Amino acid sequence: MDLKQEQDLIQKVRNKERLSQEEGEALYELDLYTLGELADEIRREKYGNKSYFNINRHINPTNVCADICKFCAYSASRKNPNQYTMSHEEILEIVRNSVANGAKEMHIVSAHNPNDGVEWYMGAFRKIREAFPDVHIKAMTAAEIDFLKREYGLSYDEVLDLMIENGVDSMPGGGAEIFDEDVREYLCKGKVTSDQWLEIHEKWHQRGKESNATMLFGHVETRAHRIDHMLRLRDLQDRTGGFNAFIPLVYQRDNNFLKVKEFPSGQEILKTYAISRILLDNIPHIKAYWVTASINLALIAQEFGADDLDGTIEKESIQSAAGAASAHGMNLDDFVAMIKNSGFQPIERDSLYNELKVY
Ligand code: V47
Repeated sequence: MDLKQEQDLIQKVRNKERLSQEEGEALYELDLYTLGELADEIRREKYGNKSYFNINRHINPTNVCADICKFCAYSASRKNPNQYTMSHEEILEIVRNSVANGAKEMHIVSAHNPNDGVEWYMGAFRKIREAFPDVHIKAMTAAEIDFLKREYGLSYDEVLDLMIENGVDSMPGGGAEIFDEDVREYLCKGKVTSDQWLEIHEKWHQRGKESNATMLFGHVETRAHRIDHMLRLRDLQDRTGGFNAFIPLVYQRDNNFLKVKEFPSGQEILKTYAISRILLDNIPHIKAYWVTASINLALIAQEFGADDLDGTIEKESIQSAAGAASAHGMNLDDFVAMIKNSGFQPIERDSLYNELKVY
C-alpha cells in the first residue's frame, strides 16, 4: 500500500464507509497506533470511557464429545482421559452457589454428549429456570445444536424451540472457529459447517432472540481468513440485527492435537481487535475475552476498540484445559480495580447489555 492508498483507507474509515475484503486485509498493513486510534475513535463515540463486564458463571457440564476438533484440549481423549458428565442435581448445585455469590448469568457450554439424550441438555435448563426464574441462561452453541440434530434426528427449528420452551434466554457465540471451508475442514471436520452455524443463528434471531459470535484465531488461519469470517458475520447481522457481541478468541496451545508453527504477537492480536471494531459496524460490542487474551492484553484492548471484558466467570474448563489462566475465574473487586486502574469506567451489565451498576 502506498501513502496515498493508506490515506484514502484512513479517510474511508473516518467517513464510516463500509470496507471490502481487500480493504479489511489492508487495515493490517497500517501501523498499530494508527489502527488503534481509528478503532478507539469508534469505540469512544459509542461508549465513551465505559467498559462492560458481567457477574457470570461458566458451566461446562460434560467433556464427553462425539466430535473431534484438533484445537480442543477440553474434550475427553487420549490427552485428557478424565471423562465427566454432571447430573442435573450437580448442575443445579453449581447454579445455587453461584447465584448466592451474585452471579446473574449462567453461561452453559457442553461437549457433544452422545450418551444421555436431548433431555439431559434440555432438562438441565428447565430445572434451572424453575428454581431460578431471574437468572439469565446463555446456553447451547450452534455446534451443540447441530450435534443434537445429527444425533437425535431433530430439525434446527425443533432444537431452537425446545431451548426456548425450557428457558434458554440467549446463545453463546462458540463453534464458529474460522468460517473458511478449507481451514474448517482441517480444524474440525464433521462439526457444524459455516453455513449451518450462520443458519442456526439466523433462525434464533428470527425468534426475536439474541446471540454472540466468536472467531478462534492465531493458529493456522491467515489474515484474509479472519476478514472473511468477520464479513460473513456482518452480512448476517445486516439481515437480522441479532448479534450483541463479537468475541475474537485467541488460540490457546496446550494439550491438543493442532500443530501450529507461529503464534500471533501481542500486536497482531491488538490489530485483530481493532479491525473487528472497524469492520463490524453493525455489531454493537467487541469483547476482549480476558480468558484467552490474558487480562493484561484485554485491558490494553480497551484502547484498541474493545468495550467489553466478559465476566467474573468463577470457573472455566474449556480454555483453561488448553493453558489459559481462567480455571478459577476473576475476583470481582480485583476486576473492577484493574478496569479502573487502566483508565476506564467499569460498568456491570446484564447479559443483553442493559447497564446495572456503575463502579
Ligand atoms: O467454540 C476451544 C473455543 C469456544 C480452544 O458468547 C478454544 O460470550 C482457545 O462459546 N483456545 C467455546 N479457544 C467457548 C464459547 C464462548 C467463550 C466466551 C464467551 C462466549 C460468549 C462464548 O471455545 C469454542 C472454541 O472456539 N476453544 N479450544 C483453545 N485451545
